[in-house]
Amino acid sequence: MKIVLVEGDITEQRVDAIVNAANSSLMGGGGVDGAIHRRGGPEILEECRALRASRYGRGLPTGQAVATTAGRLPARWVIHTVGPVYSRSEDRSHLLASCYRESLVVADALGVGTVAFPAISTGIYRWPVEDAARIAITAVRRAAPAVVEEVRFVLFNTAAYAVFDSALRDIG
Ligand code: AR6
Repeated sequence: MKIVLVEGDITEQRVDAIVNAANSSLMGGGGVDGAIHRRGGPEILEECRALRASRYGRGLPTGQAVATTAGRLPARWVIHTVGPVYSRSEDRSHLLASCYRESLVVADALGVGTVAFPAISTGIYRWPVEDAARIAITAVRRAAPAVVEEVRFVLFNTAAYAVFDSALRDIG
């Protein structure tokens, strides 16, 4: 499996699945989540509502992942995952790593070849990007999915791209 970095907007990626940095409610929000629902259209929210009415009555727990349609986006699927809010007093790294691992489990189950991730938790949830990049790349490397052939990290600005690039060189 190869890891590719691009600077850009995840909603424009031509991949099989894009990952959404959602919240437990699955009812949308700001950041990547807002962009995905805005550009993907109402079908995504409809499926999220159905998930809340069935499997996830109490919401999607932090660190877990679930797929819906991608609506009008170029991708076929959106895999929603809930990153942890950054805390200086408590180490929540295992939950951030779990988002990447569980999203790849879902992607593998869908049988998809290409998956794009945003830098989960590094926006509204305030995770420092250097640390988040190291956790993300390590988790993806360790996951070694059976079906997924390409993991693409889509970084929203040049600074985040540079940080991920450096982490990828360090970790390999
Ligand atoms: N494409 C790629 N990356 C993006 C895009 C985009 N279109 N838009 C923002 N980013 P965030 P979080 C980057 O805040 O920190 C929502 O309200 C952004 O620069 O989207 O996990 C949810 O509903 C940052 O580096 O997600 C939750 O309540 C990264 O994506 C909460 O925010 C993640 O930023 C989740 O917070």
